[in-house]
Amino acid sequence: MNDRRAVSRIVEILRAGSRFLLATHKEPDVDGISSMLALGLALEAAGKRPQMVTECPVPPPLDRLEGAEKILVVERMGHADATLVLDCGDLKRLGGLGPRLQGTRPLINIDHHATNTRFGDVNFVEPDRSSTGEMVFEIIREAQLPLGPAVAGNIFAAIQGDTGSFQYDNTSSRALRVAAEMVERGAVPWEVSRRMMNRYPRARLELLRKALETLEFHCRRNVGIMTLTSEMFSRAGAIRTDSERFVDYPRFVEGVEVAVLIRQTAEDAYKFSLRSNGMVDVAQLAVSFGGGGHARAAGFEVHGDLETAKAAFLEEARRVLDEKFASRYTAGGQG
Ligand SMILES: [Mn+2]
Repeated sequence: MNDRRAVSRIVEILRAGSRFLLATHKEPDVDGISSMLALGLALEAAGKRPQMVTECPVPPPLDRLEGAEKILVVERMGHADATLVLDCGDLKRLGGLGPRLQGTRPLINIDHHATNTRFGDVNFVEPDRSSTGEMVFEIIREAQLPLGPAVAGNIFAAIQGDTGSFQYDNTSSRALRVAAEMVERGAVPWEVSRRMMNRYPRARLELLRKALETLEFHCRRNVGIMTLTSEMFSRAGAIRTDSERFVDYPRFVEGVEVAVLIRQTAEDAYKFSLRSNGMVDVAQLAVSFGGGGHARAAGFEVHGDLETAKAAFLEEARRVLDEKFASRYTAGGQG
């Protein structure tokens, strides 16, 4: 089924049904939560009964998104006519929610990750989209669901979040057009920024202070890495979302092609968040370690000790970089 047909199929399902389960990936980001809220609030305004669920309570600052109090952590899913999974590249990324959601069919997969496994019964997957929020806007428009200020604010937040406040290379004219339309429909950019970014807790800066101490460069300074252990989080009094965008510090250093933020997620587990400045496809790099994502933003999780995991990653990164530099050289300096 191509994606145009996927949109019509989703519209039919939303029109015909009444109760819907909505979910996003574990350890959600702004795009995941805002997309869920935008679609959930629009369905509610149309007289439907959406149920928005997460594995864990929505952490700050995402809990300040309009409507976030309606997202619930539930043990048992109620009956529903369909499940919509947003911004999630594969079922594994649903964490503990995965098995509980798959009982409700059809399973609708709305996502923009290049590595999406097309796990749904209906897959609306377009990797050239800035954000899942941009795709949700299209669903809302095609289904003619009400699009008031709260929905507009969430779609704006999703696009702003995934484009790094309109800085990254996914800042397309389409993303900007949808963002502009959301402002016309009542989104207030200043207010969204203030809710999401301009009200950081002090703990975030304490955590950043510790993170910067760990900054290191590898592979002829083409790779910049920062590492956050669980101990650093607890000593800073910080939570996971406080490290959001830390990876931009090594990323925006001259000469860096691949930036990495390593975050300890359990006693012997580490999450690698990868960012590329264009030369390296970090989604492919992440896939070779069991993860996925976008060409310029991807990630994976490893079990074991940190030094081994880092060495394995650097070996693969070095190989990919050497290949890229070699091909650039033979191509006469173009790349
Ligand atoms: Mn996204």
